[in-house]
Amino acid sequence: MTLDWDGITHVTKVDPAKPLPADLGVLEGTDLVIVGGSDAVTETNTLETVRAIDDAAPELPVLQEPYDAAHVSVETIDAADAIAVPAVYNGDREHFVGKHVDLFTEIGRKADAVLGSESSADGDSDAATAADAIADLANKLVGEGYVVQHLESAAAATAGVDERYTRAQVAGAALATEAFYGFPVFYVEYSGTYGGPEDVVAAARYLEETTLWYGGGIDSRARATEILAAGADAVVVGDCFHDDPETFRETIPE
Ligand code: 1GP
Repeated sequence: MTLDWDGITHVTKVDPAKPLPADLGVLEGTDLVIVGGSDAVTETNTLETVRAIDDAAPELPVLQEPYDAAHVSVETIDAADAIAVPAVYNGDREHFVGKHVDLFTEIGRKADAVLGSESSADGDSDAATAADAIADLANKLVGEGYVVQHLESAAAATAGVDERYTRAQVAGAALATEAFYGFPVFYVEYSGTYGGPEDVVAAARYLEETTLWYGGGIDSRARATEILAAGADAVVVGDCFHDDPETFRETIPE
């Protein structure tokens, strides 16, 4: 599936360590699902969640957003439409560089393991197949430029964030995402609290190609509308999906 970032205005963030709502029909109208979280996430609960969503809504793109290379397997890569990898500008070095190298190291290992189990008698074609397999896996990885702005969140603790960015820095991170790193997504993350539209306004000034997502405390139509009006391409809704599916529905733009 080729992802059409332009058509996405509502994203649902599903935590695989939390129970899913009984009726996944509530996802009707959301444009994309991200499966990921910061506590008690495993490869197994990620895979179960990706598959449950795919069964309930086969047309809906599903991204795995791992925080550890151990949560990515040949099966999750196969089950998800893409693997979204956060690069946290205001986090520690591990969350901007270290984990990325770990992940690509794992991708190489896993491609080799897959090839080992399907080994052919021909040495030359083995090398070509290894390169193809690694390219296939690596092509499913999508970078997300992140700023984590709620310091009391699990996301901030996990990513080693101890300082919020100023609006000027948020704007700078957005510009770096588009003009330097070339990631398709810039994500203003207020996980667990509503941060308001100001950071979105700051980031939106510099973005033309990169899609701008805001997540955190979206629990009403009014908040979703305010963030989209401020220049976000999409709102990301997490807690509300698990806690109050009826209210979640209201966050989906008509
Ligand atoms: C979390 O940005 C998402 O990664 C959504 O935040 O859980 O506060 O909706 P909430």
